Parts: sequence; structure tokens; C-alpha cells
Amino acid sequence: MTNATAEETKSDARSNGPLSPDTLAKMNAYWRAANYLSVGQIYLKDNPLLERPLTLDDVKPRLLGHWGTTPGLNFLYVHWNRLIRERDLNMIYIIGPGHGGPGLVANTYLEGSYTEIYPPIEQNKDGIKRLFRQFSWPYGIPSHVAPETPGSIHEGGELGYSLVHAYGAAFDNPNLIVSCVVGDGEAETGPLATSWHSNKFLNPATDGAVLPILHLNGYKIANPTILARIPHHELEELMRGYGYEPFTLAGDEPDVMHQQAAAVFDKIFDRIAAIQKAAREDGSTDRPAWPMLILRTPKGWTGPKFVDGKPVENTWRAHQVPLDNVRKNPEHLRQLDEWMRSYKPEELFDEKGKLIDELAAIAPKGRLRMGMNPHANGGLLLQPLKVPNFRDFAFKIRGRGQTDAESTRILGHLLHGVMQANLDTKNFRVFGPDETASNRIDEVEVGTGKAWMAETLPVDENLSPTGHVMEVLSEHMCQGWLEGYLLTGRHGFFSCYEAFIHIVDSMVNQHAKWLKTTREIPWRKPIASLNYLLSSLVWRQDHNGFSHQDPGFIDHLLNKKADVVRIYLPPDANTLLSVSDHCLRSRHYINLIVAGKQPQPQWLTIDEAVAHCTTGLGIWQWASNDKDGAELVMACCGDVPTMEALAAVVLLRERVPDLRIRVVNVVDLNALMSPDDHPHGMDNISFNSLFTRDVDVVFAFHGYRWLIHSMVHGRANEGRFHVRGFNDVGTTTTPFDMVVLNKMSRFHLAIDALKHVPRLRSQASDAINMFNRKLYEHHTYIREHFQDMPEIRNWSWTKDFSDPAAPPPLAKGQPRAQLFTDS
Ligand SMILES: Cc1ncc(C[n+]2csc(CCOP(=O)(O)OP(=O)(O)O)c2C)c(N)n1
Ligand SMILES: [Mg+2]
Repeated sequence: MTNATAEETKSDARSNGPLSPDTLAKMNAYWRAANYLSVGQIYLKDNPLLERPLTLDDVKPRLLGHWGTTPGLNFLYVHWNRLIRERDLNMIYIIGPGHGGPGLVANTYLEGSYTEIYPPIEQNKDGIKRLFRQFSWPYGIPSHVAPETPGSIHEGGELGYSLVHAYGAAFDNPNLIVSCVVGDGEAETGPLATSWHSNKFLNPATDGAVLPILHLNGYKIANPTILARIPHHELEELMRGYGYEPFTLAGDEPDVMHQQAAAVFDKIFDRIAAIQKAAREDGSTDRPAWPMLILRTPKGWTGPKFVDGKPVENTWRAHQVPLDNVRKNPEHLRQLDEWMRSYKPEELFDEKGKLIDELAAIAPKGRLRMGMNPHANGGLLLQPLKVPNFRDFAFKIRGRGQTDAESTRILGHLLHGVMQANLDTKNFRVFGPDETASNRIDEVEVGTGKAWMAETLPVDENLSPTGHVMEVLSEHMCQGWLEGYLLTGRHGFFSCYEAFIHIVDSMVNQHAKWLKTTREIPWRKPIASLNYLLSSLVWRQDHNGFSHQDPGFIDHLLNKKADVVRIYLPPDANTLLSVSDHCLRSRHYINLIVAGKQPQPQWLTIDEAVAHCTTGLGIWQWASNDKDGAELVMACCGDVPTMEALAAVVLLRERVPDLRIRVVNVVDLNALMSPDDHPHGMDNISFNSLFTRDVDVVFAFHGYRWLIHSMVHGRANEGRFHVRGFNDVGTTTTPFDMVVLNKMSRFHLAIDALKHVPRLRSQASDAINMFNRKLYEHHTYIREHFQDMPEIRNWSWTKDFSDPAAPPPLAKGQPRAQLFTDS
């Protein structure tokens, strides 16, 4: 092919497409403006419109940020703008490679959203200068797409979650389109690799659409990406295998790319409209092959091609700052000047520094601008969750500690009520990695079902294309969907095995950061809290053993900012109901509820439970005999520790009837902290009124014991706290053996108590010997009988201690286990 023919072909391609020459020129100019402003943010602190040649004084002393991904993000933004205008789309944009922050800041500035939200960033030369200076500047704005960025619900700093966030946003939002760029490096992460399967849960009739764009710019930080280096047909097959209809757009000639992009997006959006019409108007129930785009553009597109003799554009060298030595190398400074001028800023901004009217006119207006879309500031759309009166679901205890119940199953009744109450507004979903039934809250499925668009078989139960319980065996997906759902103004609940919630530790960190940061951003409105129920707990892993035993998520969360995190360990069903009601109604927190699913003694009436949860911790008078001043405090937090602590109290009072014991139960873990460290914390006077100043405290804790030690650090005589908890010893064994192995059994607690009450030291040895003998008996019994000793299995709180408020005991012959609400 001769050169002339190649030029002709290019020119044909430029005019060959849906864009008129005028629109094409404007879109390309708009893109240039976004690229110009992006480069300016990375490099400049002055001379924002290049009115004079660049000098060192114009350049920031530290060059920070990411260029490589940015031109591709900007390219898409200008195309979304056209589609939003032409098709009146309600669209938000989620950016996996959120390190391309300058691009999103530039675009929201160009469309005017940025200035409306941050008035000092004016639409003029001064405004551009401030825009440049603030970027990656101390006390300015972060380099990533961040909570500060208008239109964003996704930070994108920790890669892997863009697509799940996109789907979470789209569920129950039938009019929303979520465009989502997945970096080709990001696509290598585990969470992202499984996120593609979200399309098996998206109902085209009742949910919105997600358009994934796999951005094959070929590189990560210093390496190629896998998906860019497999044959194209293999990649397309992969996407087909995930159930998508892949479209491809590849090239580097801007005008040609604009035409081809417009053509392919027209096809894609027609396809989305057809899928939705088929489901919504023609009654199709098929799982559609949703379109997705593979976008191949050079990394660092339009940036310097060579630097210091080495190729940069279209290589990994374009990832961050392509000319990184501008301050010391005059050639770099010259190249920067040349690069920025290549966008022809004088054609884009008027003499005052305002984007020229013809270009400003091609952006959408008002709330259709992606920077102003209320779905990206979900608190604006948040409707209160309708929560039925939780007292209606109360477990009626008969005889304190005499009836057992599966606390989480009772919570399931409440969650079912919540689900039903909100089905009309469709703003509540329950998420879990196939543990809803296992955690015994599966009543929530009744009447809605579990979301499922894939094949069904007669053996399946409760699967439904309109289900609002989301089950997929990926904690990452559950977490990501829920975050996307919450961030767009809805409510949700995540139930998970305690040990495996750690899989999302890092995602929780990111969400906690988001909540913390947005608290300080006035235009961001509070969203619903992220509620966790952790069940299948460390102490009761009869089927599974050590792999399933880890209560450390509590420790993980406690490190987060106190204004974001709340941790509850309700000891029984009624406290679980009260705590859950509170969490479901709350805003902008991460609430962690730790509650067992196995039959456990039930302690408090609903009124007592509400009172106890309101204070967060308190003396259980009915279990204490400390009227004349406590000699020992037996403290407990968590359902199994509470049972062991009360059993220890019985043992002690049987052996040493005049021992004055105070029982303190903790529901709200944060209440143990100082008010300086947590808003729920207690001052020393209140703390001492419960734990005294000097009496020894034996503390049975659900999790790792160091956590309690660190929480009571600084309290009066902190050395008197003797904490027992999970000591990382686990296996498949009997329930009681677990507490024995970790030295938290009633016998261990009782021995601790005897050792720490001064007046008993000389006479405690008999009792201690006896408790040690019991431990030995247990040791041999379980090896022989494969279950706990009858006195352990059949243990219940004694009726002998006076308890005027105690509900009446069970009638003779009535079974101990009362598994269902009898209200
Ligand atoms: C989970 C995670 N691991 C590592 C990083 C560090 N990191 C930042 S950017 C990047 C490369 C990203 O490549 P890609 O997704 O292709 O984005 P792009 O090429 O568009 O910049 C890496 C590894 C990260 N941000 N998150
Ligand atoms: Mg890449």
C-alpha cells in the first residue's frame, strides 16, 4: 500500500462513522482539554494555560500521580457524555484503575460539576491554577479517584472491586447504567476475575445495566498484562465463557478511534436497550448475553513517545509520570512544554481560562452530568428502612437460662419481616457466601427468594430472578455488591462465617476509609451502615474444626476509626434482636454483630435485653450476690463465654457460698473503651462502678484475649483483669472441649477466681483440685464417649439463686430446646 492510499484510508475512516465532522472535532477537542488538564494536575503549579514558555518555577517540586491510564479514561468520558445527551441516559462511571484520578477531576471540572461543588475551583485561569495546585498537594486532593471526586462511588486504590461495585449499584436500579472500566492489570486480581459472574444475578427486567470495559492498555506498573498477551480470540472466548457478548475497539489514531467508538457504543447501547425491552415489555425470562467492550489503546496515549531514548507511550514506562526529571533535566522540561502544547490549550480555553462555549455545550446538563448523578452520592437517595417492631419477634424465655434457642434463627424472623416490609421499595438485600441457611437466617428467603438468573433444576429451592437474597461463594463479591448497593443509597445485611470474613479484611479497610473520609465531606450525605452478622463461630465448629476457627475480625475492625466502627456480641436471642434493630436503622457505620447459631441458653426477656443493649454492658443482678460489695467480678462477652462464666459462678457459689461475685456482661464491646477513644466508651467513674477499682476481674471473652487487655489499659489497677479467650487452639472436637483447650471453660474461670480472691487463697486448694479433677474427667470422658459429659450437656443455670424477675420455669416434660419464636 502506498503512503497516499494509507492517508486516504485514514481519512475515510475519519469520516466513516456516526459522528458528523463537527461533532468529531468537538469531541476530540474536549478529550484534548481533559488530557491537558490531567497533565497539568500532575506537573504544574503555575502558568496553567501555558501563556509563556514553561520554566522550573511553574513545575511542582514533587511529581506525583498516574498518567498511563488517564487518556483512556478521558476518552471514554467524552463518549459517555455524547451517549448521555443523545439517549438521555442515567449513567454513572466506575473506574477500576482509580489511580487515573486526574482524568476524573478534569472531566468533572470541564462539565461544571467540580466548580459547583468546590466554588474556589472557578471556571477561569485562577480556577485551573488552583485545580492544578491542589492535586496530590498537602491538604489538597488525593491522586486517585476518591470520595472527594464528584461522581465517584469507588476509590480504585486497591484494585479488584470495580465490577462488583458496578453490579451492586445496578441491582434494583432499573433506570441506571453503570459503565465500569476494568484495568487489564486489575483483571488479574481474584475478586475481579470472579466478578464477571455477577451477570448471573442481574435481572434485565428489574435491575439496571452494567457495561464493563476491559481496558487493555497492555501494562500494569512494570509488566505486561496477561489478557493483553493472549490471542484476541482467546480473550473473546473467555468473555463469552463468562456469558458476555464481547465487542472490540482497538487503535491509536484519535479521530478514527472516535468514529469507531461512537459506532460500537451505538451498537452496544442499542443492544442494552433491546435486552431490557425484551425483559420488560416482551416478557423474556432468558439470561441475556450482556455486551462488554474490550478497549485496546496505548498506555499513556498521546503522551511522550520517547524519553531519554526509550519508548514510553504504549509501554509500562507510561504508568506514572513519564517525564520524571523535569526539574533537573532541561530536555524533560522542553518535552513537557511540547507535550502540553500538543493539546492546543489556546483553542480550548478562552483568554479568561474558561472552556470555550462550543465545547462546554457538548457536556450533559444538571443531574445527568456524571459528576452530579445522585446515585453516586447515595445518601441523597436514601429512604429509611422499614423495620417491623423487633419486640414482636421476641423469644419468650421460660425460666432464666432454662430454655435454649438458636439466636440467629430468631433474627431470621426479624430479617424476614424487614425483607417483606421493603419489597415494594426494593431497597434491601441480604448477602452471603451460601451461608444464609447455614447461619439459620434463611427465613429471610421466604417470599422473595435467592437471586438467580442461571439455569434451575427441580431440586433447587427458593431461586428466583427477582430474589433479594444474594448468595455466591465469594466473600469478595458479597462484600463488593453490598458496598455498591449501599453507596447508591440502599440498605443491606451480610451474614458470613466468622473465620472467613477475613477474606474481605482489605475491602472492609477500604470501605471504612470511604466512610471516614466522607464524614468530613459536607456534600456527601450519610449512607446506610454496612451490617455484618458473623455466625458459625469459633467455639462451635463441630463439623469443621481448626480451619473454621478465627475470631480475629473483631481485632481487625477495632483498628478502624472509632467514628465508623461498632462491635456487638449479644449473649442471646433477645439481645441479638435489639442490637440488630439498632444496626439496621443506623447510618454510616460498619456494624459487626457476632452471634452463634447453635442452641444456647436464653437469658434476658425482651425488656431486659433492650435495657441491657441500651447501656451496652451492665451488672446482671440476678446472677450476682454482691450486695455487700463484690469480692470478684466475673465478666463475659459473647454467647459461649457468657454461658461458661455463668456456669463458673454456679460452681463457685456451690463450693464457696459466701463468695460475693458480681457478674458483668458486655454486649457493646466499644463500651469498654475510654470516651477519648470511642464515642461509646465509658469514663472511669462509670467503669469503676461496674468493675470496681480494685477487685479482681475474671473475664471470659469470645475472641483473642489481648484485645480486652488492650481495651482496659489505663483503667484503675489494670493488672487485676485476667482474661480468657480464644488462644488459637482448635480442632474438630466437642463444644466443651473447645473451651477447655483454650482454657476458658467454667472450671478454668472458677480456678482463676479462686486464685485471685485474697481471702480464699489459703483455702482454695480443695476446690481447685476438684475442678482440675473435673477437667481430667472431661479429658477421658470425651475420648471414650465422643460427646461431652452429661453434667455439661445438660447444664442449665440454677434456679436456686433468688431472681425475683426470672420468668416462670418450664412445665415438667417440656423440651429444653425452644427453637422457634412462640409469640
Ligand atoms: C490490589 C492491588 N495490588 C497492587 C496495587 C499496586 N498497583 C497500582 S496500579 C497497578 C497496575 C494497574 O494496572 P492496570 O489495572 O492495568 O491499570 P492501568 O494500566 O490502567 O494503569 C498496581 C499493581 C494496587 N493498587 N492494588
Ligand atoms: Mg493496564
